[in-house]
Amino acid sequence: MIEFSDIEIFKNNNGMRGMRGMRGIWGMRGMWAACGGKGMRAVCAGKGMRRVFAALALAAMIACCLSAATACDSTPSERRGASQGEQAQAEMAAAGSTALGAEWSTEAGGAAEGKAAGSAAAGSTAAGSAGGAETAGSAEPTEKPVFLLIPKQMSNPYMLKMFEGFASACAENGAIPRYGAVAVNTAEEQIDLIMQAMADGDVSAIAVAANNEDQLEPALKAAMDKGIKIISLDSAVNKNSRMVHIQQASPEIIGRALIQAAAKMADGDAVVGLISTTPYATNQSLWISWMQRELDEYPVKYERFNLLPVVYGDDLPEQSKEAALALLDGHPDLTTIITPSVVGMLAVGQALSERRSSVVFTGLGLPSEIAPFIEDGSCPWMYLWNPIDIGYLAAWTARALHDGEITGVEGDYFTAGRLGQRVVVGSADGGTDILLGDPIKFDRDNIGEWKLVY
Ligand code: RAM
Repeated sequence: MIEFSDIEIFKNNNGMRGMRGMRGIWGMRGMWAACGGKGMRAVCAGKGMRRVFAALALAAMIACCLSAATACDSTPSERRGASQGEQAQAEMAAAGSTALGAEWSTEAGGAAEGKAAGSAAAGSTAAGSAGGAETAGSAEPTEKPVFLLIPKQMSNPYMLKMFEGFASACAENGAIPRYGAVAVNTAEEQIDLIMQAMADGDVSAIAVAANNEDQLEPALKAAMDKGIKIISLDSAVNKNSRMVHIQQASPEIIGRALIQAAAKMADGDAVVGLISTTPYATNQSLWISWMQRELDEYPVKYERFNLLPVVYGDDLPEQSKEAALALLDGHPDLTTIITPSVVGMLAVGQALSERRSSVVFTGLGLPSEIAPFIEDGSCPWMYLWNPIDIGYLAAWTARALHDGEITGVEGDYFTAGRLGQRVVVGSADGGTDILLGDPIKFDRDNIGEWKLVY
């Protein structure tokens, strides 16, 4: 289990300035701008207050983690929850909990063949952490490699869950975990951290959840040239910018399942709002493209399904809530909201509840946060996988890359701790992936148990 006193928060100390001699700060900025920085700047324009709030949240978080022994001991229930969670997780896996594979369908109206066996739930079995600081079995204590996780945004609860798994795998495989201080969901801050890691010279591997598929490329390529192993997780960087991507679940299954769920929930005329994160997030963009394909491929089935234009909550609580309220105000006939974001889900649940709205919602949420809405029926069901396992798998992948056991090419395989053997497969974008499993469906029948897990 993660001990917050062990977290190393990794901040940018203007490492880019330190890189001047090598590539030059303005050179990197120029490359970033050439890769589409203009678009990102446009998104950031007019968000001054958001930046201030994000900075305050970041400062609070860093303060918490730096005074870990005291401040983080003030959340013992959270930590007890995690251990209770591991136990419940193992029980769920043993009981063969519902994975989505059995339910989603590529056929209009029909359920596909069951694929529940070997699901993410089963893959999530917590077998306990080795917990040792040194690599087991080594006669000579070797220097520990540093593995850095760069989140989309550091206070996002989904990213924190990923880091929890990342740190627990590092405890097992003898690495030092660090968590990147990203205050705003932009590529720019992530680039700064990558440059800082290169300037510091002690980071062996970086796992990044991309805020933009292409903009990180120059920085990540420079890092790979220096021998740093690069993994993307949750939200992919393009194939040139990574050695391998940790894929949570099939993007096709996720996208189709959310449209199918919204159609079933409306059971007739559906007017559906879609609240995404940012327009540049690789994962949400991919899922939305599969949602659109589901609608386009089955026009008859969806002839009474009106998907409204996508709106963005920036993966931030307030903006997501504002987006939900604007949908309610702008569309009195709204029946359903889909949000493929953990942050969006909680915000939508709160907005609907405050308005006492009869609109229902679904998407990708944390069971621990969405349980009350599943229990009261405003979210009839939703999906997710285990974010702790995503981080855990990434840190074991980093170890295998660091040790030279794999290089990230198709056909590579290695043992990822309690998740067992994992194989590197070809990805739709021409790069490679390591797949966690199928998404899990959460409804009234199982939410009581899953809310204790994550
Ligand atoms: C959000 C993040 C993340 C996504 C989850 C479901 O918090 O955007 O990328 O995978 O939700």
